[in-house]
Amino acid sequence: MIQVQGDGLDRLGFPLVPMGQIKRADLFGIDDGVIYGVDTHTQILMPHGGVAILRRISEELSGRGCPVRDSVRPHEVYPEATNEIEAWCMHALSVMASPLGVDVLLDHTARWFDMGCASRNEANGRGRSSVALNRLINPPTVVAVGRANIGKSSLLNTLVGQRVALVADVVGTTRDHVGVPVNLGGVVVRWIDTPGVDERVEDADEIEIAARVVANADLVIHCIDADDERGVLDSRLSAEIRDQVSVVRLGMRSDLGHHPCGVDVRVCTGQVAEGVGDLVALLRDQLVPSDEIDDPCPWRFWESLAPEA
Ligand SMILES: Nc1nc2c(ncn2[C@@H]2O[C@H](COP(=O)(O)OP(=O)(O)OP(=O)(O)O)[C@@H](O)[C@H]2O)c(=O)[nH]1
Ligand SMILES: [Mg+2]
Repeated sequence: MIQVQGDGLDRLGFPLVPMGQIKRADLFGIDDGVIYGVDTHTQILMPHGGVAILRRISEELSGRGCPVRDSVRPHEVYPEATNEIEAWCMHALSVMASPLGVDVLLDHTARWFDMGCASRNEANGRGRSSVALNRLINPPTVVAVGRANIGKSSLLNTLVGQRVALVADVVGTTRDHVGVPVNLGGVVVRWIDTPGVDERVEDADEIEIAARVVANADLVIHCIDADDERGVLDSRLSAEIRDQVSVVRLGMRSDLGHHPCGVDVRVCTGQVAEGVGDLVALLRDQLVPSDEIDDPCPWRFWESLAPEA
């Protein structure tokens, strides 16, 4: 969302939306969206598109002399909130990607109240930052990599419960990466299915695609087939994995053998699926560790929304 001054928008020909109401609008031909009237001073633009669209509309507004606020001020957007922390909670709920995050957020807001904190100033220095909470709000990227034709795309289809990736008994079926939202036991991730890569693959495009997504991953799943003696990830991909990124070794097609090289968890996605629940639990705990959720110290959850605010 983009927060702007009401009179600035009015000068550009957008009639002021009354307080608490919403109107559809064509946003400079860049996107359709709605305008929410906070009051006569503040209006909120909500286009359909993502970050790139928000940036273009912000540039257009600024270029036409309508100043845009760098960051949303939740206590202005949610005047019904009883204090600043509750307003940040409402804002966080409006952008929360993961079902698990909703309960966590409400619980942490209550914890701040129990500590007697009503504003971020009072809360500063008393809570903790959290990578895990950020991952609940903004889906982390999970990348499945490994040799061709070992069931990577079949696994994605099983997790989602429908056919979102191409599966075939032909090496190199997946030709481009597919980013799909997947709910891993309450934690929503952006799952990227890559084309199979091993030392026999010399196609520069395929290597480049897989290397690029691995370099930006929050978690890498190294998929290893049942008869793979070595279970080593192609060096052109392993070189791209950042130091702090977790790597899960996943044994594929467990119905075909026992993974002699050692793996963390094994799955079969055949007619009788096996191990998928264990995989989901492992991935969820790697991304959002349960001891982080159980820790009674409250999260400064506004930092995940507007670090600079
Ligand atoms: N036995 C068995 N076969 C499987 C399993 N999962 C997938 N397959 C089969 O393995 C073959 C390859 O499956 P895909 O999911 O396309 O494999 P992939 O790793 O995505 O292949 P690429 O995209 O070419 O890298 C297909 O014939 C699937 O039916 C499994 O758990 N057990
Ligand atoms: Mg595939």
